[in-house]
Amino acid sequence: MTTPLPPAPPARFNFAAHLLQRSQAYPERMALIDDRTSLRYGELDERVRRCARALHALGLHREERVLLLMHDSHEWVVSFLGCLYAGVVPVAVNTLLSAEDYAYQLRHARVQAALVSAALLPVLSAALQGDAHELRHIVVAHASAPDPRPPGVACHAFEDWLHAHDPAAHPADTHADEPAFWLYSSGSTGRPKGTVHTHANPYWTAELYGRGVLGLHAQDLVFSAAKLFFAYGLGNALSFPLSVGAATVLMAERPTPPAVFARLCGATATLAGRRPTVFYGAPTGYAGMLAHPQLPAREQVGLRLCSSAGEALPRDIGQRWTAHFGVPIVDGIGSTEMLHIYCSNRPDDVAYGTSGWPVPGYELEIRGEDGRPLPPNPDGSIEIGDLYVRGPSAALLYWNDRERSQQTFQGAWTRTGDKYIRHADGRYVYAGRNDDMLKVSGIYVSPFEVEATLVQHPAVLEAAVIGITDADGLTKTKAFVVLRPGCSVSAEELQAHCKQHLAAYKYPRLVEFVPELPKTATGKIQRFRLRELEAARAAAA
Ligand code: 3UK
Repeated sequence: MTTPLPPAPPARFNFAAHLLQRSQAYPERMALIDDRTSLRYGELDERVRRCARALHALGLHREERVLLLMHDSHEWVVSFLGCLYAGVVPVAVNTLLSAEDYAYQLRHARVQAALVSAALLPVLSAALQGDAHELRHIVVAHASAPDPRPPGVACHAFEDWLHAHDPAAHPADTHADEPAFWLYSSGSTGRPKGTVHTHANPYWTAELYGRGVLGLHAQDLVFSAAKLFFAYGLGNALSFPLSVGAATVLMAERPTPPAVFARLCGATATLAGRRPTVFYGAPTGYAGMLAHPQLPAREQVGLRLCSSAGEALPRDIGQRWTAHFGVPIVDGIGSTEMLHIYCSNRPDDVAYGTSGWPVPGYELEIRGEDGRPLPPNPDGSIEIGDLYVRGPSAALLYWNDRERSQQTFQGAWTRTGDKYIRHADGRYVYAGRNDDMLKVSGIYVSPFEVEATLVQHPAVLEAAVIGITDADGLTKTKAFVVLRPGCSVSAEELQAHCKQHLAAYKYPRLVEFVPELPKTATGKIQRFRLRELEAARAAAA
């Protein structure tokens, strides 16, 4: 059952032009349905080309970076593809970060213009305090008049700006391997890494995974709880559906169970009864929906397929979902560095508790401590080791970070940072990360960053943060905190402190006050002892 791999894109290749060219055959077909409106493929084509011309009119040049800080909406898609069409490089960022995070990204990417949702203008303005940035223009979507206007930067209203310009006639003549867009990925220490992707990369993920594994087709209506600024969401809700002429549902708000249910049931004004056929989410989201009293009945939704990524999907959640809705959840592992999923279950062959097989087009190796692939046992299984992946959608590098680039992108191979084993039947099984990063609700959280924030609180002497496994088998952060003598503070106050000084989703879900932390003779905190303590407690419970 070897299906031939899709052809490589030509050397001169512009991913936005590629999508628009395909869609010329069906201008009337629905492309995007957001909270306010919907766009057909013909309208999307026109808007993307207007956006490209409007970006040039701002004085932006090829390869210059533009911050894309927007809630999921058709404007997000138009902006992203407009940048690619113009050869300008969008830096698509998480809408949940702090002003300090954005200030870093603005400087690091030398951002010249920002395309931003009105609701995010205050945090962007706060990031612009001081003049260490090069931002010249802000284009504000989702508001009639941009307000408040940061000083020293020209502001434009998205719709007016777009319609002041004719559609560009030609795409930028980009190379398939040139930088097309950036995504930021966090590490356990240090600043987030600007991960640079090419024009060819989203083509490969859409062909190899969207079409190849998920079998998406033009009749699908897809909906991703993971937002467009995540590599997972970008493939799910943009590259994949637009590559096959399908339609995609975009939602600005947080993917709470009721908000997701409303879309799955077609119960919003813009959906008007149309129900998604494919849903993508992270395990925590599936667990939250299954536990929710308003979980729709099987007949209320129109699903044929669900996808999960971001962290390992616990077997029980997959089984309960399938028992309820009669459709599988296809769990696969991907990363910001590889842009999307490279090892996955198959819609017609799901083994819960595993990440399935390599996606055709990708190769995997499980390597031992000497850096060499571990030899398979006689039955074909492979012991635990470090997972490496080789495939055509790997990022070029981390911007301005030679050291971490060389650690991760090792020639044709990319180091995933994950431990894996392989079963005798060839299926890969996740066995933890080999750095300290935690995946909470499918999103990276560095325990050190949370600890550093906790100790900034005047009542805190020291803190250690670990990941613990909840009743659903999912990771939650727990902080062990030692208070300064004579000081007192509540767990809620410390959580609020974290939400205020960090991206809010990084706050520790549990806080326990302890008289002291376990340490080595040299004073290093022994996080593994805390993990053992929690494991023992869980076993006793
Ligand atoms: C972990 C998983 C077990 C793993 C992502 C799909 O999550 C994505 O990208 P990130 O850069 O994180 C990558 C890391 O997350 N992980 C992701 N999926 C799974 N662990 N089972 C899984 N199914 O540690 C990996 O190295 O945030 C997921 C598509 C695109 C993505 N960027």
